[in-house]
Amino acid sequence: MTKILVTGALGQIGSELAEKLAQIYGSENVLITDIREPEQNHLDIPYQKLDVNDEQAIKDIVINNQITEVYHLAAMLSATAEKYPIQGWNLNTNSLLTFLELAKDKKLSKIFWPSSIAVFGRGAAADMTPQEEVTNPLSMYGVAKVAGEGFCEIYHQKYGVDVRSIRYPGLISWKTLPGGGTTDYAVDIYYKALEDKKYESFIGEGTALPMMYMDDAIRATIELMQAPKEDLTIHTAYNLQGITFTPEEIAAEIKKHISDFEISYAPDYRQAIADSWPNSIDDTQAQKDWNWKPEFDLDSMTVEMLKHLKSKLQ
Ligand code: NAD
Ligand code: AKB
Repeated sequence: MTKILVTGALGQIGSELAEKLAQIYGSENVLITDIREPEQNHLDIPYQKLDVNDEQAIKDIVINNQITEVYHLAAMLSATAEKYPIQGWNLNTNSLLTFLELAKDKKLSKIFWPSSIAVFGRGAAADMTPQEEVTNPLSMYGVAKVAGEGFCEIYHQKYGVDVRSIRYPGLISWKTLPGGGTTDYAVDIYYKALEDKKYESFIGEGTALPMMYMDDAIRATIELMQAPKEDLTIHTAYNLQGITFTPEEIAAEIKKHISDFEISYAPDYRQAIADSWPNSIDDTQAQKDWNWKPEFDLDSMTVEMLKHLKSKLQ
């Protein structure tokens, strides 16, 4: 019997992933948790408050609810972690170790923990960054993700823990706002295009970043978690490519729908983080191991984003 715990479930990914998991496994078999209280739990999935900095609280919730699988999404994203590096490091690493220890002690059978394109930095190929590439991140967030990948590989190899991970690109969605990342500009731009017909981008012209529409990211996560264990060859985190674009390219796409939309540029501290990240990612290994294939491109994602946000903002 699968019993799933989702941490950070009220965030950008969790709010959509929890809904999908409830559809697959039944709402009664999913427990959503976050440090915040939900405004409204329209999903009808059981909720409990959980601060993942509290090691004992994690252990209690797993044991008391006979949890078998965890999707550990609670984290501090890159832009916020740059401002609060110590808190970011502690949150982004310690709680993962607590879950890995529980799995080592056979209290959990499977863990999903997301890594990020932020693991790459100095010395990594910027275009089509390979799966096995140097990881010298230049952000505190990236440093914590590299450490997390290392924990996953060690717990897999030494203790046989089934922990699976993806290096998500910047995720673009309309249901829940992103929570303090460098790639958030590519969500903000759609809101501002509809509300003000203009957007001042904190990421500069010419900065290409790997991005992905949320529907593809959720599908990737489920596909990876449902893949046969013996097919998986990567035990750090899988590279995943979706869509690569610059601010002017996404602006041009929006202009096809909102002809008087204008973009301007005022890069801030997040530009240095973006400059250290790849432009695009080579995900050949994910294609080989679990048949990964994205469905959305910039064109179809823009149509979806504008359609859904238009009705949401009405
Ligand atoms: P988010 O910021 O939208 O959500 C994180 C959630 O964690 C929030 O609801 C927050 O309230 C909660 N949280 C914060 N501190 C907590 C604590 N101490 N205890 C419990 N909950 C706490 O983030 P997200 O975009 O949903 O990201 C989820 C994971 O995916 C993170 O590990 C992130 O690094 C990774 N990721 C996200 C993206 C992206 O573009 N969204 C890209 C790459 C990787
Ligand atoms: C961020 O910008 O911090 C995230 C990520 C790519 O990890 N969206």
